[in-house]
Amino acid sequence: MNRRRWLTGAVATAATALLSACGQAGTSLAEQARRMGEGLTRRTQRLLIPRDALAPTYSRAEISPDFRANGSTDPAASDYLALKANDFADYRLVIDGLVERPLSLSLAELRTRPSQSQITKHDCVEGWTSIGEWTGVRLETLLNEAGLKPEARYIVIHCFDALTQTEDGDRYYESIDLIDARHPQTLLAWAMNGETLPVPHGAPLRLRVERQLGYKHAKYIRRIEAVESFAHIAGGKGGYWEDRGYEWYAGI
Ligand SMILES: Nc1nc2c(c(=O)[nH]1)N[C@H]1C(S)=C(S)[C@@H](COP(=O)(O)O)O[C@H]1N2
Ligand SMILES: [Mo]
Repeated sequence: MNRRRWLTGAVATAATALLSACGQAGTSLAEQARRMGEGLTRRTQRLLIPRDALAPTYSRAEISPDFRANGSTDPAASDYLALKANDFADYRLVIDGLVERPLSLSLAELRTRPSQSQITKHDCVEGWTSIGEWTGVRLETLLNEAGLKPEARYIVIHCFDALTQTEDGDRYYESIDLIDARHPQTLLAWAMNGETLPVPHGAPLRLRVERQLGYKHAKYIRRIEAVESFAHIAGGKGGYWEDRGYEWYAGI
């Protein structure tokens, strides 16, 4: 109750401050308040919505005809190029770290696991959204198969691509906690809009973590590692963009 009262007060204060700061001639107060509400909703709902709530889903008719590709769209790392040249037949998803039974699975093996499809809205921090259908295996299914050790607290997703194009330099990576890893919509997707996942969107395998912003949805997955802490990985902030100042928890 206290937290809610505090939030209501904080939201009202922020709204008033913003209304006066952003007031524009010709824009009604009601319209300004509505626009403000959108921004405030985004910032406050992560505190109010339960972590296990589902992201909204959409109908086939709402799928974006031109889902944008962003960040890396054509990785240049030699290990990735070698796998791509053979249509990812030699690809293995490695799941290791703090697990009882490390896994190494081909795409064909991944496809024998129970799969799931969902049509969701992707929300990039740059301000655009696209709706797409994703098909894959729940991350939780594979984590159960590997058996997380009790010390495991985060799941780190290591990717093939380096945005700087220097191969051994900073490859993309991301991390999520076990609440998101076990969330019913968190998928390792191998298909998009009913077709094999295209290279610009992360072939052969990408993460969908639907309650968070776009940069958490790691494409070009190379390895999944269960860890107790990510402080020792790359810049120590839990992700490529996090190491460059983005928030680790990017809830939407
Ligand atoms: N490996 C990897 N994953 C990534 C990125 C990237 O550059 N490399 N960009 C992120 C960002 S900022 C967004 S918005 C989405 C874009 O996914 P899309 O290309 O399918 O739209 O991928 C995310 N995952
Ligand atoms: Mo993004």
